[in-house]
Order: sequence, then structure tokens, then C-alpha cells
Amino acid sequence: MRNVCVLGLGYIGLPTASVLATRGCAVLGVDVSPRVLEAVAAGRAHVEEPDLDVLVRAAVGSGNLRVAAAPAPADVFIIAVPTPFREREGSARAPDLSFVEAAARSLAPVLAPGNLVILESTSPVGTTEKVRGWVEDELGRLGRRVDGLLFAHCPERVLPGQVLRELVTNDRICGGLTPEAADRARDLYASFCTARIYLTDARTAELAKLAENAYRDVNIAYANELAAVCERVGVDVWELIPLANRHPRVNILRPGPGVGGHCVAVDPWFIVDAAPDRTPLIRAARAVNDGRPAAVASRVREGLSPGAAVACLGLAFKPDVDDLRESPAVAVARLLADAGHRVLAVEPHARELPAELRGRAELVTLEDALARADGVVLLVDHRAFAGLRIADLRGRPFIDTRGMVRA
Ligand code: SAJ
Repeated sequence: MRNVCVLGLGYIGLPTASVLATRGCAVLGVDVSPRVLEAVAAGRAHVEEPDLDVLVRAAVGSGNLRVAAAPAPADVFIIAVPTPFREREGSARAPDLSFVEAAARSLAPVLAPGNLVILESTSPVGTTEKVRGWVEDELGRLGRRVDGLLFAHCPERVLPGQVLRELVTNDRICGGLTPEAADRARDLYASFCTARIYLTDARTAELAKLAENAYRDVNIAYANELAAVCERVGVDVWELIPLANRHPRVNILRPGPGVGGHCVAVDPWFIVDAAPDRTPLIRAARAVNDGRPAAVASRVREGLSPGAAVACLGLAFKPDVDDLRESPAVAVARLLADAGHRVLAVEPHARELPAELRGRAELVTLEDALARADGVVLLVDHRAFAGLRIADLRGRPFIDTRGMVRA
């Protein structure tokens, strides 16, 4: 039986550890948070994701998934910790690799010859080489010599809300610091991934992952720019884009109040940071998307008198998830509150307001919001809002940033 140690039990590490455990690997899940360890040890998922609770319960129940605060000897180590960014001078951002470094260094006491270390966290080009450097440095400090260590980058690609399915069915890239490392990584993923697994070097795998999310960001920026043009020239962008997409080689994404989450709005900066003088397009896309909440808030205000009550429908960063962090919808609500409006927030997936809105908005039901608001803005196309009709708005100013509401 293969022994696998997964460092970081977040929205990627926990499903990966659980899937491996249910496929017969002996998995040790490691996390720095006692709260996370306690939840997983009890067979509970601490992140909201369809069916993950059931999988974690099965994995822990089988005895194949255990948790600990520090790594233990294993055949394969998977690093799946966050790689956020830090603000830099001006508008640029720099990747923060401190969690990856800490995880890599923590392996030194337990590594054995021939072990494979896989970096799954989305990372700037060259990070897998840095992981090897941190491991070697730490081994040196401990006076240990471990031969034949292998290092690979195998980026996760799963979409929040569909993680369990996409973990198994998405094609995967395994980039090794050596061809042997890529081969060994493929063997591990082939134990649960039914799609194709492509082998390459680590740097290519690192940039491929970043390129995927930057592509989506640029495409959404294009849709958002078209939405702004449509407003100016009196065209309905929700009619326009589907018509343009009827062309066999065009696929424009959907405009909205901005780009949120921890990936699409973050990863492009990792490319910009590596080559600032060669990335004007990627930067421009970031600026367009980051400017959307302010543009939406000012459009909402145009139709309302000062202090008017605004119903903000949806606060999550995208439809049908409960994640309110890095959400452009929250940014719009905050801008409206800053401007002195009464904000009636409707978020069927949240029990409380996020910190930025506490004391500055009310969390209410859809019915309550529609009864009390002077104007309405739809910010997230949650399924819960699917039944909303123009008639429900009874002639009040309404902006639909997601093109959801029909006549
Ligand atoms: N958005 C739009 N218009 C669209 C699509 C999305 O405004 O047409 C907005 C969403 O509302 C959200 C943001 O973009 O605020 C990002 O949402 P998303 O659904 O595009 O992506 P994430 O962040 O949930 O997940 C992405 C995925 N990447 C790609 O599809 C290329 C996922 O596969 C990655 O695994 C994930 O990032 C990650 O971890 O990197």
C-alpha cells in the first residue's frame, strides 16, 4: 500500500487526501490549524463543497485517512498550501511563498531516499526548484543526507463547486524536475484520475496553470469591456455575446461585477511579477476587472436619491457557493454603504455578513429586500434567484449585472 502525506487540508488538499484514501492509499493529512485537524479527525469537511463531507467521512471511517500537526515518513508528499500575494509598490502584487517554504522545510526530518515531493499549490515559475532548494537547505541544517529525492509540480485545476467530479475527470499535467519525477507523479494520479495525464518539466507545468487562469481573466475583462461599450451605445450585452458566440471560433465569457475568488484574480499577477515589461495585456485585464465594482456601484447610484435603500442580491464570489471572500459583490455593497445608502443584502448561502459589511448593511431575505428597497442590483446569479421576474421589481430602478432576470 502506498503511503502519502498531504500538507495543507484546504479546498484542494482535503479532497485529494480523501480520494487517495478511498482508493487504498494510507494517507496522513497535515495542517497547521487545530480546528481543521479536529474537524477532519471527526470525519467532517471544514470547507463547503458538494459531497465532500460524505467522502471525508468514508476516508476517515476506512482508517486510511489520519491527521497530524506534522509530517511523518511516507513514499509521496503532496504540498497543497495557499500561495497568496502581497501588495507591492504601485499596483503590482508579488507572490507570497512563505507557506510553501514552511511546508517544504517541514519535510526534512522525515524524508527517505527515493521519496517524491509534489507541489500542487498554484505557484510562480521556478517554485518547484525553490522547494528542492528549501528541502536541501533544511536537510543540511539537520546534518542529514537523503539520496534520490524526486520533485514535481502537478497543479490542481478543479472548479469550486465541482471539485470531486473534476478531480477525477480533468486532464492533468505532471511536470518533473527530472523525467523520473514526472513519471512517478503520473503513477500516483493515475490511481484516481480517469482522464489524460500529460508529462512535462516543472517550469512548463507551473506556467501552464497560471496561463489557464490568466486566459480566463483576460476573456472576462473583454466581456466586461464589451458590457461598458454596450451601455454607451445602447446595445443589450446579454443579447450581443450569445450572438457573437454563435461563430464557431468565438467564445466570449460573461460580464459581471468583477472577478473574485482566490485564483483567477490572483494568478495573473504571478505572471506579471515574473515579466512586468512583457505583460501589458494581462495587467490591463486585471485593471478592467478590478474596476468593475466601482463602475457597477456608480451606475446603481445614478438611478437613486442619496441615502436610498438598495437591495444587493448575492454576496458570494460566484454563483451557488458560500464563499464571500475576495468577492466583487461584497465590494459593490461596501461602496454603496460608503456612499451613504442603506444596504439590504440577500445571500441565501450565508448566515452572517462578512466583516467589511458588519454594522453597515442588513442581511435580509429576498422578500424583505424586495419589499423595502428603493432600488435593486443583482450581483450573483445564484439558482435561488432564478424565479425573479421584472414584474417582482415593481418599476424600481434595477441593474442586473449577471443577465439573469427575464421579463
Ligand atoms: N466570472 C465572470 N464571468 C464568467 C466566469 C466567471 O465574471 O464568465 C467570475 C466569477 O463570478 C468569479 C471569478 O470570475 O468571481 C472566478 O470564477 P471562475 O468560476 O472562473 O473560477 P474559480 O476561481 O472558481 O476557479 C478557477 C478555475 N480556472 C479556470 O477555469 C481556468 C479552476 O479550474 C481552477 O482550478 C481554479 O481557478 C484554481 O484553483 O486556480
